[in-house]
Amino acid sequence: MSPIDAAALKKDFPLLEREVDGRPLVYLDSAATSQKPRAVLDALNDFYEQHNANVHRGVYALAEEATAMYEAARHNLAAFVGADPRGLVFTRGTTEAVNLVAHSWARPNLKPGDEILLTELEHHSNIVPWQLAAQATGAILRWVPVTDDGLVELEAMSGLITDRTKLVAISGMSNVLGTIPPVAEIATLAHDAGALVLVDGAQMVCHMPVDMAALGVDFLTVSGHKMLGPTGIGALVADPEVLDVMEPFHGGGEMISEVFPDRSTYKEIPNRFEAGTPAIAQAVGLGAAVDYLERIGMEAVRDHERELTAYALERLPKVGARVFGPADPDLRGDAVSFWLEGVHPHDLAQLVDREGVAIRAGHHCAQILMRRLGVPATSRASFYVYNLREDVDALVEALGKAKAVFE
Ligand code: C6P
Repeated sequence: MSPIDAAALKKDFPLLEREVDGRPLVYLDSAATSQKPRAVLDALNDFYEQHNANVHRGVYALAEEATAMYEAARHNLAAFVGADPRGLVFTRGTTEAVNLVAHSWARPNLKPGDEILLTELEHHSNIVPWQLAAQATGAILRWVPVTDDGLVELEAMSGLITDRTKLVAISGMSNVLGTIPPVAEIATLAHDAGALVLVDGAQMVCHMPVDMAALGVDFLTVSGHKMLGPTGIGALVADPEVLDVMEPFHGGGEMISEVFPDRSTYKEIPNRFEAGTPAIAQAVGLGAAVDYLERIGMEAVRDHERELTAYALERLPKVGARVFGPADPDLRGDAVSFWLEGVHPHDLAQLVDREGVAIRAGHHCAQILMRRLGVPATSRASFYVYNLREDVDALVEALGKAKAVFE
């Protein structure tokens, strides 16, 4: 039994009331982006209607209100992930957060022969920035394999972690297979070897309780739009001691202390890493999303999605779908990738769309993983707090119809 009343929660999401070609929308693509509750839409509106001003600059009342709201959102998100707000830098999302670390930590710190450890299930956002940093520094990327059912091979990982390893960068939850690697255990292995740990939290922070201090990781990334917040906002959450000695990322207004013709001095963290006018309304909207999720409780979110995922894992094979990833719902999150024999995932996504069912098809920005799975693409359904068992039933029914078209 799910601990949350998803049918009641669903009513908070105006978009989920709409129809597609006369059929109720069944939204199963929250791993790409989540829908937004009225509370977040209201927070955005309220900010623009009542409080809009630039932050950290003006001394008039409105500017102080905007600054206080922006900083309150920082504290809110930091508390949500068990972190110190001094280490929380607002970014556009996970992609920008990883690039920040690759630019400001990796480039100045890595030498030829140093190693960055990644796993085969990483999203391109947690691969390409490291490739660029490795090309610039002479560092080497090493790859931890995944098993046939999508688990990270821990024994192989501990063999690959040596004194040459400077960073372990790993997804906290796979966007393709849902795999939840044992991050705390991996962080201990990495730290014992003197390496830092970055967790790509794009899919993790939205779907399960996260306590950065308990996980013991140095960097955690957040994508606000996947956790009911607006697009264009997320965060790099870092150990303040590590962040404090990192070089600036973007240069510009409000990250400086003093500017001279030949050099500048910089502000304290986290402002040193927030050059220019930040995404203020979006940060406030993300704060409202955090409040909304906290009212539900992240344990309850996780339990609800585990239950839905278990139901999908049970039902999908009955319609002939081969499901990828861990069979045990305790080891995985809500993203369920599958392959229906004889139908290309793109065709399948279009056919189920005719029934109002929105799923994603493609390589999901994880081409290394696609090669490991031996497929060019998968179909993927992903769930959130507003999804019901009926949504899985609608998917299964739509898949049955799609199969019939091809048979
Ligand atoms: N995955 C998906 O459909 P941004 O776009 O910066 O907020 O997040 C990038 C990203 C990084 N890591 C993981 C594990 C992700 O899932 C994503 C985004 C979307 O799976 C779009 S490709």
